[in-house]
Amino acid sequence: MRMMTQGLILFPQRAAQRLFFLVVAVVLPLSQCRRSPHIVFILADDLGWADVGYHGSQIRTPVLDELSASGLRLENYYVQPICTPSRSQLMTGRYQPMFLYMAFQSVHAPLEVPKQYTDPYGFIKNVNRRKYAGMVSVLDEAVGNITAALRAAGLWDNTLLVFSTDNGGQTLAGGNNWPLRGRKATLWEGGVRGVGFVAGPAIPQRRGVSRDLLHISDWFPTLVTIAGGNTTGTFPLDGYNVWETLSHGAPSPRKEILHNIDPLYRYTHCMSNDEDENPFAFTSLTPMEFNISMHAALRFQNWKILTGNPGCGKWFPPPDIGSRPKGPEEVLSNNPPMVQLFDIEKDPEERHDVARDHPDVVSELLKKLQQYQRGAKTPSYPREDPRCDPGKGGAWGPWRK
Ligand SMILES: [Ca+2]
Repeated sequence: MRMMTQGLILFPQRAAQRLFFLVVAVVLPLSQCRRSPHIVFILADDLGWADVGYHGSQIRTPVLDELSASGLRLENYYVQPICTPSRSQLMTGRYQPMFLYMAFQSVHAPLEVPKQYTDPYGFIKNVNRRKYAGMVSVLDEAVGNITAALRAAGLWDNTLLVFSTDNGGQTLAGGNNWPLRGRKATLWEGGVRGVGFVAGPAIPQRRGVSRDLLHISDWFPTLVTIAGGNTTGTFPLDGYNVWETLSHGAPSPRKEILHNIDPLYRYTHCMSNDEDENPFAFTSLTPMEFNISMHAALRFQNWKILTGNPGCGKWFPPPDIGSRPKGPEEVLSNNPPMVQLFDIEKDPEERHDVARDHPDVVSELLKKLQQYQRGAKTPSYPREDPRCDPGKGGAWGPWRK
């Protein structure tokens, strides 16, 4: 972490200019190593798979499209289903440690944006989607401002820029992940497959698309290493140094992603924010068996196993393009199986549960989940702290002395 915090430059949200973007830019000094690049890491909040132009979105993101086209689009890149674990894993390269971070907002709700940014989207009738589209445009413009400033300062030629969302889009607040299933806070691909790319002259001759399996926890060891540091002496990391994959196309060292195991997960209805009790009663099993009533998911190579209730499992088309006719597999059961298996490489939309066809794979992946669970700590959902309410002034400050 010492390496990561040296020379930290933050591009904060400029409230006065109404820039609703989330940017964290890290510029590492060359003092550690002459060949180390400047590193700019841009993390969007709640930006969904179907919310960038280069994924065919109706939302225009010319800066992100051009940057990513000049660099390497990461099309098999994963984040966590909600903000906090993604951000902590980004900063530490580990699952679920203490988390201390300066966070920004765009394109997270509330949906607010100057009118000039929604004007080009008059063809989008859905109000939430139209405002969200404007917010994405502001984010895109802000990234362009940052790269322009780096160029003006003579820093761009030695810069590695990373762009990432922190979780899938929230369809309740304008975001979209079509054609992926589910949304933010679910373990479906719409919740965990992230928009991500790397760009900048510091990547040696690599552009195009990467389909290597990557995860947000991989940034920490990767960025520390290319900055000239090392992770010797840190606790064992869950992330991998993937620089050879990004820069030279070497096979990703990552074969597996634990998406989550959460025994405290509460099922959320698809169509509202109301919470309901988890409809699955936990079954009592021996310590050697994984409790399949738990909300959990694991990716291993092309396979993904989901247990318990993964969260809202609908496919949400972007508003205004209409729904496709429903196929038999799209009629969602009120009682989904406790264990579901998908071949994500063949079926990234998670439409065909093949658990019954591959009992051996299911058995192996349940063993892996149980191995993770043995070493897991119980998750924590602290209550909201009223001391963080800014009150009438609308401005935050230190709320604890
Ligand atoms: Ca988020």
